[in-house]
Amino acid sequence: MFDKILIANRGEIALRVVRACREMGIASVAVHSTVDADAMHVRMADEAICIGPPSSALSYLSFPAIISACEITGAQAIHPGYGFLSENAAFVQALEDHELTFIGPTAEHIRMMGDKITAKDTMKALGVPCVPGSDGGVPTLEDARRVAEEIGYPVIIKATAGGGGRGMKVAKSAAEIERAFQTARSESKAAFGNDEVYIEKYLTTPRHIEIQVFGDGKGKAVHLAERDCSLQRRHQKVLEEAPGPVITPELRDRIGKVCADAVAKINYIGAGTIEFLFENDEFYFIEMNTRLQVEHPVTEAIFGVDLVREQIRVAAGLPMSFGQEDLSIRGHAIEVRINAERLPNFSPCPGTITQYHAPGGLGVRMDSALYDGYRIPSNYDSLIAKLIVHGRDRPEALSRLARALGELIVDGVDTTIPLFHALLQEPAILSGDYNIHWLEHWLEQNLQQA
Ligand code: MV4
Repeated sequence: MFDKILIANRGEIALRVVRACREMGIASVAVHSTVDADAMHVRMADEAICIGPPSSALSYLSFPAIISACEITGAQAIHPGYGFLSENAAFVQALEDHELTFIGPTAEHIRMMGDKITAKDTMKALGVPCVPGSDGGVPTLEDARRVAEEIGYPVIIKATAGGGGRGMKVAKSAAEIERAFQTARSESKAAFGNDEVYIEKYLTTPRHIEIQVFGDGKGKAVHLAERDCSLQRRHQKVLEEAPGPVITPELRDRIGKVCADAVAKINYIGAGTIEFLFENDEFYFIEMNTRLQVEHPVTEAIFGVDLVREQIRVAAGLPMSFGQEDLSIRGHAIEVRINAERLPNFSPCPGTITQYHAPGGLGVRMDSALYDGYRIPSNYDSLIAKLIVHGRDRPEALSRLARALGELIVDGVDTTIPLFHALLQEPAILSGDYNIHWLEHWLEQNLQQA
């Protein structure tokens, strides 16, 4: 096992990793930019080292700054958290050259899943159900027309180098294909330096269901059921829950087994998420994320496992501490993302926290690096806290969420807390009857005029 781990991240996720390290008896090293010198992850880690100016490119994304910090402190492994360097294959390769361990998948797996066509080809060959579409890339408009006629409109054109919704265009009919194809290509070129695109049947009202998987890198893997992350705004998740409100045990076991077998076959190591669109009781693979996700705590809540601890174990060459037979779902969990943002436009709202009070009690987990007097810098993501509640069933989780939100105090900046109070009044939220478009429609009707 490692003696010391460096955490190449900030905020709540850096604190999350510090906590896992402490429970495992491993020393933790925080890194921080100059503007984060007073951050909670810096205070809670065993050691801290300043790695550069506020700009992420020169601090949290800097290979030499982070590798030097390992060499100075004697850290043997790096946990990347999410975002920043968590899916950067070149970084993983650079660490190998310095005999440092990346707590996460191999550079090869990151690269494989980062290229969306390769990811889909791989998953398809492993028996994972995919959205009908082009076989690989679509180089010309004529190819695009032919594929669209074959699969039928509406279609969606996606960037091979994209993901997370960037560089996507929908064509509802043949009249729209030329514009959609050219726009997708030029936007992909501008955003990723790569204009390769592929085509899929456009699913009109799916849910976003993602399966948590975990592998030991030696051919053993498990699944930890699904999360429903359909409540999104501009491809940013707002609320996530596990298990999915509409996923039956039969559907879960079937897709879970397919996913666990697929990642076992490729010797995947660590935590991963296989994303699906779910419509008319069918799963359609779209992407795989090769990192620990923001919403991992809802999975931890219903399974009673520590995913960060498992990531560290397998990175150190130890076996996973559970097999599929040890995993069963207990109750229901919901996470809400509390962002320092001003409604109705969700514009970032940095500033000083004048008062902070975290909720507590049975079934309440607050993952946050906030404290009284903390100054939220304007340089980074606006996520300031994740409130996760766990109940014996979904109704109990919902009432616990309402109760916990009532206890929470975050003063000094605007936050998304009022949004969650309002959503908890909505019949569609209470019944779980929503899809990927529900929130955007609701926001249009309820917030813009308010
Ligand atoms: C789709 C789709 C409909 N049909 N693919 C958006 C983000 C990226 N991960 C995939 N996305 C979508 N792909 C097909 N074939 C609709 C979306 C989509 C979406 C997906 C999940 C959650 C929210 C979404 C919002 C808009 C569009």
